[in-house]
Amino acid sequence: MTNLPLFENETGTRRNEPLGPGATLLHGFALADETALLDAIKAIADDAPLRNMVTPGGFVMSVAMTNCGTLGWTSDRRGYRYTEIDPITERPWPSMPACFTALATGAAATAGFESFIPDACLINRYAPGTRLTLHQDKNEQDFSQPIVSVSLGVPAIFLFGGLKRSDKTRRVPLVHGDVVVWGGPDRLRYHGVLTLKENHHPGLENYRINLTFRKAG
Ligand code: MD6
Ligand code: FE
Repeated sequence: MTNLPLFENETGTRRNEPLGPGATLLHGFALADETALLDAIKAIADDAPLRNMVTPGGFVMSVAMTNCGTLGWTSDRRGYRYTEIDPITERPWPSMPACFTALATGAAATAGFESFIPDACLINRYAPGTRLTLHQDKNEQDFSQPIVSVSLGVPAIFLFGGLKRSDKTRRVPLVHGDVVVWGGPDRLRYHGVLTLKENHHPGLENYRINLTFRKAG
């Protein structure tokens, strides 16, 4: 009996699923790099610790975050913004590992966005019971550049809405190794992550980690 690896179709290539005119789910695209990615994430979090940021409205975010790259996304009572310096360590964010850049550039190109070079990678860590409420990503300078989003660890349900907060949302299950690329007409769509269920992943215990790569500056 032949045993086709999960997520591969009859031609042996991984499935690329359109989610919109400018959005594609690349099933399993990050699987080949998982060990390098997980090692790099540990090294980054040793240098720039995962932390629960405060929103401008004064709420502590349930998702723990850190960054690598020239620019890092931060939030506090004064607002959301990108900074070159980690406000906790007061040093530059850890540099972007080569395996991160290669993955993001390769995923973007596969989805039709040539020469995407990220300068920022936000690392989100979800524990069971945490979620990310519906939001738009609009702190970047150039909305013509896509965002590349990598899911690792336990599965989650991604909510993909429209250009208005009140638009209907679609539930997109994301598993370890999935990569979503979105840009163009989908760049400013509302999105979020439903409350993470208790689950286990061999490399990440009960956590989900999401990497979002952007050209922020
Ligand atoms: C997450 N992702 O999947 C959160 N934003 O954990 C995001 O907020 C996100 O996946 C912009 C583009 C892609 C994303
Ligand atoms: Fe987002």
